[in-house]
Amino acid sequence: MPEPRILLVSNRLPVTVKTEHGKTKAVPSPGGLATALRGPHEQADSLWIGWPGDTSRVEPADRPGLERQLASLRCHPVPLSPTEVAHFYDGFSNGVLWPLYHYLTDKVEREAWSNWRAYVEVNQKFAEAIQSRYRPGDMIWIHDYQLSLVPAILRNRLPEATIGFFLHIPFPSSEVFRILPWRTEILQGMLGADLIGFHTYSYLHHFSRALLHVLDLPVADGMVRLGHRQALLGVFPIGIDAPEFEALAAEPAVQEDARQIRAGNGPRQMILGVDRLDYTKGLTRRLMSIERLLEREPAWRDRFRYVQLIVPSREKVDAYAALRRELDELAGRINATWGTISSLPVHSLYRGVSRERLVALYQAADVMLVTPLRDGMNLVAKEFAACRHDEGGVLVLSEFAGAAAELVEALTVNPYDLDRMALQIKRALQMPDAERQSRMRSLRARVRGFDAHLWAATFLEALRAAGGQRLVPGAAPQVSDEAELEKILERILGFAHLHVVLDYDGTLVPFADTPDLAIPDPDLFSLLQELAARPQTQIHLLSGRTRAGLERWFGHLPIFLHAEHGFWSRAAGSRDWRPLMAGPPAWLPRIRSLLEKVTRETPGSMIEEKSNGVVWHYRLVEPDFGHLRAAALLQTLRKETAQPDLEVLEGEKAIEIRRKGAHKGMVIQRLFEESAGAAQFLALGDDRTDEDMFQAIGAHGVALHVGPGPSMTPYRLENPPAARAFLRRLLAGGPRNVHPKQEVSPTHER
Ligand code: ADQ
Repeated sequence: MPEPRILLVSNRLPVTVKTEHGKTKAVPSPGGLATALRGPHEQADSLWIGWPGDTSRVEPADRPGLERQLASLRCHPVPLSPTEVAHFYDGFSNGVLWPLYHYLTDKVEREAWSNWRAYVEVNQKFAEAIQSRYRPGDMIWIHDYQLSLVPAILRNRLPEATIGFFLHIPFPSSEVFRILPWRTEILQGMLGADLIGFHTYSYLHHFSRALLHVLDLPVADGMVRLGHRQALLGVFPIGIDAPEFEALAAEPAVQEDARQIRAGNGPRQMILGVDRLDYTKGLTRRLMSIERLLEREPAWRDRFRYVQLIVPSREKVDAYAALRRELDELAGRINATWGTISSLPVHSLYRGVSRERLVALYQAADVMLVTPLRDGMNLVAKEFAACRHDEGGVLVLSEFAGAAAELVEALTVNPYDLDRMALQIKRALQMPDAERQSRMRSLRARVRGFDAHLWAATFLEALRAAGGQRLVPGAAPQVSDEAELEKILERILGFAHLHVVLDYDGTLVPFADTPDLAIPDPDLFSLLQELAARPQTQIHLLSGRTRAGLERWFGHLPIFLHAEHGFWSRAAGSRDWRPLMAGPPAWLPRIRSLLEKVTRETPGSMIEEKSNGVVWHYRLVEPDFGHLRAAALLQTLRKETAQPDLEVLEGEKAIEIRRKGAHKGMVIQRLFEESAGAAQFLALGDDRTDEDMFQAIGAHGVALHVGPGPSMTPYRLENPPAARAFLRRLLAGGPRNVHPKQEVSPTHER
């Protein structure tokens, strides 16, 4: 019996047939979907079913050759007549669903009933084509808004088939979606699938609200009950073929092309835009923000050039032809006003370029503008990051692109706010190299971590599971005072051997969006340096961060460093890190893979690796979703806490799983023993992990809690600036020289 396969189904095949001057050829299809699925299709045992483009002008003699070519690419064509293309594709898919799902309701075609009929018929045609190639055991994966009725049509015909559906564009707020006269049919069509996937949690959330509002169907635990069967909903942010882009970016010819593009720009920075010609991509507003920047900063006319590459698409839809005229007029106006004899600020090129040229442009750009009004994901943003081996270039990204939920180190803009967008472009052009690199390094790690192959594999794994639990089992599964401060300072000033033990994040610096962005500032360096120079005083930085991280930022200072909550320690001036215990815990690989799965399913979250444990951060995840995922993860981890050497800590938007007993209190204990009981401590910390050191200090010093959370110590410093002000008072020698008031307040009852 033949092996089961994956049937990929999309409106377009990955190649489009073109007939010019009587000659027929198959060229790669444009657009994000074809680009993203091409790699997984090449590596999997799959058959791709879709429209091959206009084949009506193919000469009879060329047909067998074309069929052979498609078969060799494992493509099964679904031919569509020109009338079907006009009504189903241009009329309904791109004239009604596309603008509505992107919140551009004024672009929705008014007279669409005949188009709707064609939409139904073509969806049936696709279902028939799938059925004709289906073999029991195959998994069917249907893509995008053009085919939303196919899952239900197929479910009727193939009740046992495993069917998945993925929406590549946004699913709008239910208030916008319910404008659609055919809302019921579309929702019911999608619900024929066992698994329905979206790029972001917010699209899934809107879809859930639409099910409730339109069909009165509640979603519980990401699951919808449909009589005796159920459908699962999931978040699967699409990635790019990162290895392919990285390889292209490493090619000497591509790098030489990038060098020549840069040389052609002279001293000017290059701002780049790469888009399909589409009113959702925010091209007009992008040009207007460039004009706004020039109006505010006329001197900048010689400092940059903006190159916009636009690949034509959907040329038969009126709104697209009108857009091109509008863009031409605007670019002409800007160039006429701001151009000089030798330079023009705006260069628009209406053409698709080769992969190699595209990568060279990504590499040559100083600033990449990806500012759609709405975008399901946006792959250009990811491609740009993948191509930047040099860790240069700034990504300016619309907050209305699905990619913004993941690419959190980009400079975000609201494309409707032209003034702020102009300011962000200026900020990008002026960004210091260190910040560019730090942001790009993180962006690259995200793009590499979740590429198109992993995306497809993750969806298919979830689809297989969803197919296995299609039928509902028996029961439905449901889901401070000044006087006190003076006393403290007096006490500390009396300590003969003072050990100042300081936590970093949340204590000395406020929390940043990601750990890499919580960079120490010159004022902190000089404070630590001055504290270390104080007689009879040792300064210890005791953080949850890794050795490399602490070494990179604080290695040059004469202070003691303790990484991973004190599991690793290093004396002032030494490079010799010593561990508290030997070997990584046995459970580490299993817990790591559990967290990797959770991270894959939670866009914006990330894993921090430690030699002694692992941390899952969800600060940048959409809040509701982050809490849901964190609660589910804690539930799963409860089973693990029976192990004697494992403990789970709930941090600030982070869950840490670490080896039990390797905590900050151990460092205090060791320092006390090493000093033969002479050491006295001043400890500052902000979170649960600092409580261990507070407890260990006991009567041997003073513990101060920084920030709003609960603590065992009765003293609280309001925030990192107050913590630094307190340390400066200590340096100044006493409370008499000090002015700020009320930084210390008794902590609240726990
Ligand atoms: P698209 O709307 O097509 O995709 P996008 O994700 O940006 O948008 O993909 C465009 C693709 O075309 C990229 O791979 C890019 O490299 C390529 N491209 C654009 N201009 C080009 C040019 N001038 N020359 C050569 N290549 C060019 C839809 C959704 C998106 C979603 C994808 C995938 O609208 O939101 O990210 O599907 O799910």
